[in-house]
Amino acid sequence: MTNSTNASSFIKRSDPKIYDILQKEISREDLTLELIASENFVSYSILEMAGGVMTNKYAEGYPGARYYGGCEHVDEAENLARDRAKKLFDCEYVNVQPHSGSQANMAVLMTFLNVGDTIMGLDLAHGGHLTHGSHVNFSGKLYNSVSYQVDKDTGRVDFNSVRSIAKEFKPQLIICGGSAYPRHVEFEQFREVADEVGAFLMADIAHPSGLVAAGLHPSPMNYCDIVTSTTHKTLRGPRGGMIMMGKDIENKWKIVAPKSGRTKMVSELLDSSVMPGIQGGPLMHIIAAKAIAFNEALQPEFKIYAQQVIDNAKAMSETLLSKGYNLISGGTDTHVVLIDLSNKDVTGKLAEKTLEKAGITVNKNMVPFDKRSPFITSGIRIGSPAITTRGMKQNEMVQVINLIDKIITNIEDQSIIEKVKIEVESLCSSFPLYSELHN
Ligand code: DSN
Repeated sequence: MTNSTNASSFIKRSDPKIYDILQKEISREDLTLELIASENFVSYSILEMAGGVMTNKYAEGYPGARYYGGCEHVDEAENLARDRAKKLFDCEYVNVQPHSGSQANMAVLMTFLNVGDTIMGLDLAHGGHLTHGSHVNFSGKLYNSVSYQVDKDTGRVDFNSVRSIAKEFKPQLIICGGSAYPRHVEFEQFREVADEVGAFLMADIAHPSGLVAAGLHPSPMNYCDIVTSTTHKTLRGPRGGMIMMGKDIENKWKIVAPKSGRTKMVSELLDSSVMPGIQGGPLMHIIAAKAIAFNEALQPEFKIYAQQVIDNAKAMSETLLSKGYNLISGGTDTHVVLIDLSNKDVTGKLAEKTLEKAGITVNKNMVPFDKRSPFITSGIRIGSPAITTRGMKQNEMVQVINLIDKIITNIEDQSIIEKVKIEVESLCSSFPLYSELHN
C-alpha cells in the first residue's frame, strides 16, 4: 500500500463526498484514452510528495534567504530541485518556484521589458500560447504585441515573415515555442532574427521539455537568452513552471543592465520578478515533487519513454494520413499531432464532445488560418505523452486512430459511440493506471 492509498483512505473516512469525486476521477483517468497533448500521468512518488507535509510550509524567499523560520528542509528540497534541473537541461540558472508556465512567462516579461515594449510571439491560432501576446492575456494587454504565423503550405514557421515583421516592429523580445506546434522549434533561426533586430530571445519549451531533457529535441540553451517551461507535460512532473538560462549569464547581464538601469545580475532580477514580483509563498510540496520528476527524467528509462512518445505520435500521424486526414505540417517531430477536420465536415467542438462520449479525451484546437472561432474550431489536437506512460506502443496507436476515425466518420451514430466506448475501456484495461489507488 502506498502513502497515496493511505491518504485516500483518510479522505474516505473524513469526507466521503470528495472521496467519491476523487474515485470517479481515478476511474476516468484509468478507463479513458487521454490524448490531450499537454497532460501526463505522474509516478506514485510524485503523487506522494505532491500530497505531502511540505504543503504546510511557508518559505517566501529563496534557499538560505527566507522570510520565515523553519526552512532548513525545504531549502534542501529546493536546492536539490535546482541542482537536478541544471544537470537535466545543462543550464547555469534555474528558478523552480513559478506556480505555472504562465507565471514563468510573466516573470520573464517583467524582468526584460518595460510596460508598453513590443513582444513578438507565434499567433495563438497558429500554435502559440496565450502568454505569448494574446490580446486577452496580460502579455497582450501590458505590452505591444505583434505576432508571426506559420506558412499556409508547410504549416511551419514562416521565417521570411518573421524577419520582416521583426524588422518592421523592432520587438524587444521574441518568443519561440508554443502549444500546438508539431515540429521542432527552430531555435537557431530565431536567434539569427533576434540578433538582426537586437531582441532578447525567449524559448517557451512547456510542451517539448521532456523531449529536450531526453536529447530528442534540439536544446534552446545555446540559442535563447531565457527558457521557460512547465513541468507536467512531456516532462511528466507535478503541475508547475520553471525558468532557466544556459551558459554565459554574465554576458546576458551586460545586455540587461542598460535597460533596467539596475546593477544586479539578471538572475537576481529574475528571482525577484518571481518573488516578490508576482508570487508570494512557493509551493514547497510541488517544488520537492519537481525534484523527483527531474531525477526520474535523468534516468536512462526516461529517454526510452521519450523516444516512445515520439514514435507513438508518428504512428498516430501516419495512420491518420492513410485515412485521409489533413495534418498541420503534414505530420509531427514531437508528441503533438494537429488535425484539420475541415475535409471531414466535423468541427473541432463536435469532435471533442463526441469523442469524449466514447471515452477518448482530446481538445478542440484552432488550425492555422481557421475560419471558425476558438469556441468551435476546425481542428483537434492530440498527443502521445499520457498513453505512452501507460505502456502503449505503435500497435495500440493504430487501434486508437481506428477508434477515433470510427467516431469522426459516424459522428451522429449513438450505437457506434457506445461500441467504441466498450473498445476504449477494454484497451485501457490492458494498460492499467494507478491500480493501487482504486477503491
Ligand atoms: N493549456 C496548455 C496546453 O494545453 O497546451 C498550455 O498552457
